[in-house]
Amino acid sequence: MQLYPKEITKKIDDIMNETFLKACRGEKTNYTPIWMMRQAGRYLPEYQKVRGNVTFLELCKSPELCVEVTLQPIDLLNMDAAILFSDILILMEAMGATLEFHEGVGPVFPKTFRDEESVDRLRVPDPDDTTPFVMETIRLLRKELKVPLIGFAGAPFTCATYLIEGGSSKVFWETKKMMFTSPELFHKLMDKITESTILYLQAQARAGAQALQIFDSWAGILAPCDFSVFALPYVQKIIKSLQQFDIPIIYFANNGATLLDLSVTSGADVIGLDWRINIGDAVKRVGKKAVQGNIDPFALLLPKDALRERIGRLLDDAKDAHGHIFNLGHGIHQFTPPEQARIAVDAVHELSGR
Ligand code: 1CP
Repeated sequence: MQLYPKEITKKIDDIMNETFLKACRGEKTNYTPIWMMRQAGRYLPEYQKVRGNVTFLELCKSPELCVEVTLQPIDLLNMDAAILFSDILILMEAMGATLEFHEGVGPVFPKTFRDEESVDRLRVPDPDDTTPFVMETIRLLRKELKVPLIGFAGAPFTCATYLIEGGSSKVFWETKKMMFTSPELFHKLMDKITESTILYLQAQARAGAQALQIFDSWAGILAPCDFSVFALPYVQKIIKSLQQFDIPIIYFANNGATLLDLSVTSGADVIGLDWRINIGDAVKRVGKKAVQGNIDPFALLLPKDALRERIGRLLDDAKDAHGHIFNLGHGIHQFTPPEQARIAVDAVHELSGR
């Protein structure tokens, strides 16, 4: 329902752009809002410049610098939402895991969590004590931003893979070995991550996050029957614990087309979609939930006209959605030219009716 004439809502949106939040709630908007997963990061020379002086972990723990890099894609590329600059693994460090980032490799946990003793050593931390820099970044950002701020955490399953494998993985041997040979230990680890994530996301909401996204980057390696037992119940528990804040929750299960019907039962208000599914088909399956997605991040490399045409088709495919937030199907690749991201943002705004 349109409460005010279009010209007036546009004026309000120019002062405080709430288009993203409206789309999350399934309300009518003047155009389709867009943001991009990993929009603050290595593809931006402005980010590289900040990163040139500090390590990644130092950056994550410096609220002023986090604010600076969070704002970069808003100012440069005109995104309709900001995502807190941090990393899903910051919480694992707060739980007591030793976290390192190795140049050209990614995250490394030198001590893995594969037995009872190591899992028992993990704590359920008070987020205001162990990650005050995250809450401070949120408070500072809310003073600066004219678009909504998204807070986030990793889903317990995705976080568990890093702790068990000791970093990124391709086959997830150790994770699946634990699931199938020591399910009780696996559930114990998941319980601890879940309890920590609940406190962490609640603290982010109290600090001022206006929406929360749960990143399940590795959910797609699971069979639906295993996803139902080893991953989904923990996401449901987290989302239930956040209902009191009355802010939209986005659940993104990467490579999750085969898990879509299950993901819809997560309790999330918005279902994030990767690019492997047609968004129109997904809209038919999610009921009265908003969808977020889902152009292939590499499609940003298309020549301008072809990119605009593809975006137009995607917007059209999603026209029956109860709220559509345009996004990539996964994070923006580090070698993407920022000008191409800008073409996409402008195309979404123009073609959807701005
Ligand atoms: O060298 C650098 O500067 C570090 C690169 C980098 C950045 C920019 C990492 C290391 N993390 C981040 C920021 C980040 N990570 C954000 C905030 C920025 C934004 O979205 O704009 C967010 C939301 C994340 C979340 C994250 N970290 C996820 C979930 C999303 C996804 O991409 O699937 C995951 C899996 C991680 C782990 C991680 N952090 C960094 C790396 C290299 C990895 C490993 C990814 C892998 O295992 O493949």
